[in-house]
Amino acid sequence: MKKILLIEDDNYYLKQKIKELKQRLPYQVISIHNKTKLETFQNYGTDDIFIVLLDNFFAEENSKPIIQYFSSKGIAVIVYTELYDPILAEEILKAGALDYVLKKPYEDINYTTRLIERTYNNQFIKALVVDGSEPFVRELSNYLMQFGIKYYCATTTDEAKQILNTHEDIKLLLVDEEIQGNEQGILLIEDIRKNYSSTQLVIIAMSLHGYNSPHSIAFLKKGANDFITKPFIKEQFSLRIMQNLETLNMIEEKHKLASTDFLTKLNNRLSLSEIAPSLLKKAKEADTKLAVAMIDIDHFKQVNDTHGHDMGDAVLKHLSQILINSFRKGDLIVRNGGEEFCIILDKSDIETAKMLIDRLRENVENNSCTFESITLSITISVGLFIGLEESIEVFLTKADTLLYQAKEEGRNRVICNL
Ligand code: GH3
Ligand code: MG
Ligand code: MG
Repeated sequence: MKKILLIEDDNYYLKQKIKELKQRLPYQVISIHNKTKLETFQNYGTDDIFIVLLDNFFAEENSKPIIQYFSSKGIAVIVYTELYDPILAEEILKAGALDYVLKKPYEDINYTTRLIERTYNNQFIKALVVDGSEPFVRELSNYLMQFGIKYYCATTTDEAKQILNTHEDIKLLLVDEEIQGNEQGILLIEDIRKNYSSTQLVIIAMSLHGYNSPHSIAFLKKGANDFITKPFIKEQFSLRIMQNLETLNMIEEKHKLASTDFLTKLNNRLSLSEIAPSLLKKAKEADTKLAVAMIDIDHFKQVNDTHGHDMGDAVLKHLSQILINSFRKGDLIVRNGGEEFCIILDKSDIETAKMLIDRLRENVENNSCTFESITLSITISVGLFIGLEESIEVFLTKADTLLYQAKEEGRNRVICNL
């Protein structure tokens, strides 16, 4: 489990905030007195520590080596002090701290908790830095590492596009205006935006030209989410990264909510229309067939009528769990609505598809559902269409016709076109 190292005197508000945040983020807090010497930390090790919160009170002479020690290990160090001292702030940042905040005001504690949350969530984010100049990349990489972000580096536009294509987890792109001595940054952004929307990938452009220059405006017009003037200070950088990634996360969460079925937590119809076309595209490119199964629970109305709606809901959840257990991660499982589900099998040959769907039907029949001391067995009918059609809609219509046939022929069966 990830750990927060709290090196502190006693800050009630901060501790309270960390406790609140812990309900959402699974981390452990290690609290150590701020008079502790560096050797103790060196013996302790840095495993799983993702952030160090250092209370600078009374311990100024002690802080610097601690900041240097943790930041050199790529761990974010946030230093908080009682009063703002610009000289001290500069020294602390120079020593490698990610940020310098005040203890007292409520806003600063809030800001600290934002930094904690961001640094924690950054472990799930990868970045791509596109720039030709070695020392700048090194400096940038250092910031990213401290902020918990893993990154790739590209020195040409082609390399950048290739890395982006092969790593779906890249969510942040930092593009310098100059790539290999030419002003190719804007062109690269324009090109990348053809395939990645600003709600899928955050692009931050960097340039030696100032905010009011035509360059910054051109970057934003071509689709950069934000723009930073070089050289920049660390706080400027981390704030912009934080704000942009927070927005991206918020959009992702809302989108997840909108594309998830509330009862079963499976994908809903919206995700079918969003994800299925890419599976079809892949099948077309590989010149393989795609298997689409339309599934409907038999006599489900009777379950509701006899045992009540809650039992019906329990049956829907029970079937969903069987579906999740029966298919691989790349397969698309959708609750279409009511008691109708749809599966699109990713990269599966005809025989495997038939075998998987037959086994699913058997599993449903043989695994009863228990809810509030009532145990029920259910069955499903399935229409399985395997082929290569123009659009997903055609697949769904054909699978639906086969499902209808399965119902007509007596239910609890799979009808396949092949
Ligand atoms: P068939 O074998 O021909 O498919 O018959 P059926 O009874 O399964 O089909 P029918 O379309 O007549 O009934 C579907 C029922 O599913 C009617 C509807 O009330 C119920 N239903 C739809 N959504 C939900 C839900 O979210 N929860 C519960 N409990 N019932 C639902
Ligand atoms: Mg039904
Ligand atoms: Mg139905």
